[in-house]
Amino acid sequence: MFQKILVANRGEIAVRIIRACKEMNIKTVAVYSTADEDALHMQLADEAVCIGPPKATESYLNIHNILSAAVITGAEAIHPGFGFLSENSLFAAMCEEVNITFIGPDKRVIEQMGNKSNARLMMEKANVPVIPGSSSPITTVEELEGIVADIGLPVIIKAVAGGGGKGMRMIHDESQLIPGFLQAQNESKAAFDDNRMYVEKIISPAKHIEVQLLADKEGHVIHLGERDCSMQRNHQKVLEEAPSPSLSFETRQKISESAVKAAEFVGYENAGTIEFLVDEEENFFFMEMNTRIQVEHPITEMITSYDIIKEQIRIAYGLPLSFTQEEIEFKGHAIECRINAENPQYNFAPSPGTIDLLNLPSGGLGLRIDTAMFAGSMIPPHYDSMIAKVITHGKDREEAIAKMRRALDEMVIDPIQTNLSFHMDLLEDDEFLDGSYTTDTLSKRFIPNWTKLKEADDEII
Ligand code: MV4
Repeated sequence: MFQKILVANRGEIAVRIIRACKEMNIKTVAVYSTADEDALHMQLADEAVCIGPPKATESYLNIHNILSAAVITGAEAIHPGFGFLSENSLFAAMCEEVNITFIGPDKRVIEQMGNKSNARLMMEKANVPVIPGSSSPITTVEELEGIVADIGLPVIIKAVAGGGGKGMRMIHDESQLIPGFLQAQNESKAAFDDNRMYVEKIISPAKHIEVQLLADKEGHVIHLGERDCSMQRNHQKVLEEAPSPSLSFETRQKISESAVKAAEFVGYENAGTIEFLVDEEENFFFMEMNTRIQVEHPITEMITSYDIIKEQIRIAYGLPLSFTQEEIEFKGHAIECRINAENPQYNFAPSPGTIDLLNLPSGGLGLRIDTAMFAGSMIPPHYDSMIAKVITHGKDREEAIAKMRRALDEMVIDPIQTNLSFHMDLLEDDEFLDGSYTTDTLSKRFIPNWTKLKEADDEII
């Protein structure tokens, strides 16, 4: 096994990876920016190397500094976590150049799936259902009009280099087609220096369902079931659950089989996720492949009892999967609430600062909290506002929800603002409770109503 791994990330995911390494008897190297000098990840690791100033582009995205830290400390592998360099094929290639194992898929697969139009094409070839739309990237209004003449409105315009919502526009009427396209294209040029776009028919209302995969170097691919990630705000997930409360047994089987087929077709290796949109008739369509570990991986761990990070490390080392598809037992139901340092009453404005008072309700069966927070710790303004993941696991969905309410009710994070009370209210929502919620629920109904209610409360006080 590897003797030493460098963790190229920060916050709760860096802590999560360091813990897995410790349990596997692997030494760890943390990297940190000057905004993270007292951060938990750098304190828990065996060694820590400062890689630059607070700005991510100069530290956590600084390939040269991170590789230098790995070479100097003698790390044999790098775990990139999520975000930052996790889906950067150039970074994966440069790790290879200096003889360091990138814990993730091959650089070519990262590149192939990172090109979202190419990913669609490959899935079509693999016989995985894709959303009706363009079959190659487009850059001009003329090409766009050709496709829309074919498939009709409404359509969604997405950036080939995008993913997660950047450079994306929904077009419902003709008059918006050209301006919407040009806006999306400009956004893509600015964010990714890439003007290639693609077009899809809009699937709405829909469920966002993703399937967790693991694949070893010998070509074994298994799935660990699906997660329902339909609760999103501005393309940031807010609450996730596994299994999805609304899929039939047949759809669950078919969607998992499709995901495995997709990974086999592209020669996938390590942990990955296939995202699907599922319409009201339970037709499902490939949307994107994520070639990294994801924030919400713990809910899958809770219902399968497999440690996905440890599996990633074993696979990267060259070990075969230690279990087969048939050996996986799915048990009970798990929910994750993402706790963010933000004020939901002021349009979710970030609320960084020092945590003076902290009570983590981590006690009792079926409760897990992944965080890098401690009393006295600082939430820097430079990075993501997600500060903790509260994960509950119950024998069924009702029990998982009851545990989540109990946990959030006990939780105290002061004096920074958080979305705790927002989550408490969401856990009482009818569409959440009956499991019928879709990708529209938060933005179209729940948040507007919640905001109005809070404003009314404020006026009374
Ligand atoms: C879509 C879609 C409907 N139809 N594509 C959002 C993020 C990015 N990964 C793609 N997204 C969507 N793509 C087609 N063809 C709706 C969304 C979408 C969405 C997806 C999942 C969860 C919440 C969402 C909120 C708005 C739009």
